[in-house]
Amino acid sequence: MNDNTERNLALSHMWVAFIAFILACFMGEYQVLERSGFIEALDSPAMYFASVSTHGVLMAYVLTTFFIMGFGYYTASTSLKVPIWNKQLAWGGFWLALLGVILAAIPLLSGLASVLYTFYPPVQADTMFYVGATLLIVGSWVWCGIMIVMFLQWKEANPGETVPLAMFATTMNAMLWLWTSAGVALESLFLLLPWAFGWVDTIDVGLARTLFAWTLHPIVYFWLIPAYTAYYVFVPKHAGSYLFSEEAARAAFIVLVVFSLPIGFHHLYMDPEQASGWKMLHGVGTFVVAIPTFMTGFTVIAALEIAGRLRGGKGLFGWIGSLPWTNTMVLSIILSLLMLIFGGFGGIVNASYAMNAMIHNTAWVPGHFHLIFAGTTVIMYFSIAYYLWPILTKKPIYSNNLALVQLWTWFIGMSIMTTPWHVLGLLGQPRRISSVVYNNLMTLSWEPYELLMIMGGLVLLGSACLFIYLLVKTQFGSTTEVFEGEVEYAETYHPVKDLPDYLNDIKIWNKVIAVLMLVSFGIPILQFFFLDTYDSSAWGY
Ligand code: HAS
Ligand code: CU
Repeated sequence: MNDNTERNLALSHMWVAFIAFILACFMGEYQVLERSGFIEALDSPAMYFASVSTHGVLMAYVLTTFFIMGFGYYTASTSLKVPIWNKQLAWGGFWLALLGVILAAIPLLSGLASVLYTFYPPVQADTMFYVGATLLIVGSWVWCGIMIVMFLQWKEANPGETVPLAMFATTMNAMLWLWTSAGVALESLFLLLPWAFGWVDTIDVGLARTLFAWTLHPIVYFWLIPAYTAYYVFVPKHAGSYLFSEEAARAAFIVLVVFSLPIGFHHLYMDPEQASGWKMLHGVGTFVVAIPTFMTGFTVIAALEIAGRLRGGKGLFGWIGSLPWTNTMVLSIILSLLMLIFGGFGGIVNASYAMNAMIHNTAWVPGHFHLIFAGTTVIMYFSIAYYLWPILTKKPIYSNNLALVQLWTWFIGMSIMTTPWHVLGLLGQPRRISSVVYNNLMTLSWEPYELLMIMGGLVLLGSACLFIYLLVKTQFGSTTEVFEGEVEYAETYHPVKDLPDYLNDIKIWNKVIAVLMLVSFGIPILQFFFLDTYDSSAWGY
């Protein structure tokens, strides 16, 4: 197979992702500095909110979507061993999404879209921001379509055979994204755009938040699934082991996709527009969606234990020491799992209604999601890049040792930055504020933690720069050495026999999702058309 286009597609998408990432890292460091109030010259709420909005959009939407698309194209073609279906269309999707990013970036950087990454009305952005965000979503739908077509074509050409796990996970993620993005697309099309264009004067804030909640929870699993895919399909091979259970892996992806959709109201516990019964239903579902993460932890740690024992590790924990810690994929999953323990613990606190009242809208929440997204998830994006860059560019990685330093510093920096954030949340510090200095005793007690956060941020910034440096040096360095390796997927410990169709197909799960969405969002959305609600006009614009 001539896979030049596949490689270019993967590289182009991932470069957009990582350029967005590094720009956003610089903004992140500026934000902790500005917010702390330690340097008076930096003090500017307008600049702060422009920066934090751009940072959030770049990290949550650009880094993730482009990385997922690039990674997906590559896993699809290499796991199925077929070329990408309709390459022109794939490039079309890339350019459309990129155009969207550029259009959104203009108002973001000029301070005309300082609406944060959640863009909750009645805070209003310039129309171009909503148009840009919509184009990014439409571009990503092209990717979803291509993944689903390739999945179905392969199944038709190979009846009765098991779809490779990497492709199964990627297609489940594409399907998840189509369902997920529908919420924000409806919000954009019927509420935000007409309001931003001035065709209507007011907006129903409750309905907008309900539609955004539809998107806000499953989107985090859309980001997470590539990391879990690497856990299952790359890590065992790198550790010198086998995938512990293919069936458990598939079941985990299915539960993750199906149950992440009908539970978004855990973001609205403290909102007035939904009744408590609906919140409880979504709350119960939130606990269900933690199960596939436990299953994933169990399955991949089992694979690691097998690896450690095969390498001579003895005793209850002796296998941990004998793992190949100098392999970037193995090191990154260990660090990723460690961050998952605390990030996931925070998630369970958030999901518990009464405790949510304690931490909602405080610094705890950015602490939670930086640890579990920027930590657990993004550290796997790094090791996937370290693994794929030599394969994609045909040049060896510039320095494995520096890559290990980069992964360790990311872990250390993230721990130093997010621990104080959790504490600050418990000490009552609000999130989404540009200044934490009120000149009273409470804000004095915040100061040491602010200092730690700045230092954590600095370590992270250094680590991020090192990451980009390593990718650039690998791809554009002067080495004449040629790297010949190909991507390899883990083998299963117990070969799969007679896989039931529901573990090998997406159609049935679409139907299940449709029913669950109808039950969990039907009446909560419909009520807005029957009840007297209070619209709101734009805020401050
Ligand atoms: Fe979350 C808010 C609940 C997971 C991201 N979350 C957010 C926001 C983001 C986000 C971005 O219920 C902010 C949204 C905003 O701006 O308003 N979250 C959860 C729960 C989970 C969870 C229950 N979140 C994630 C993931 C994210 C993410 C994953 C990104 C990738 N989250 C919430 C709630 C809120 C929220 C509320 C709203 C808060 C509010 O009030 O605003 C769960 O899926 C987590 C399950 C995970 C576990 C951990 C299990 C641990 C394992 C590791 C074992 C490792 C070992 C070590 C033993 C329960 C499996 C082995 C070591 C070796 C050496 C081998
Ligand atoms: Cu959520």
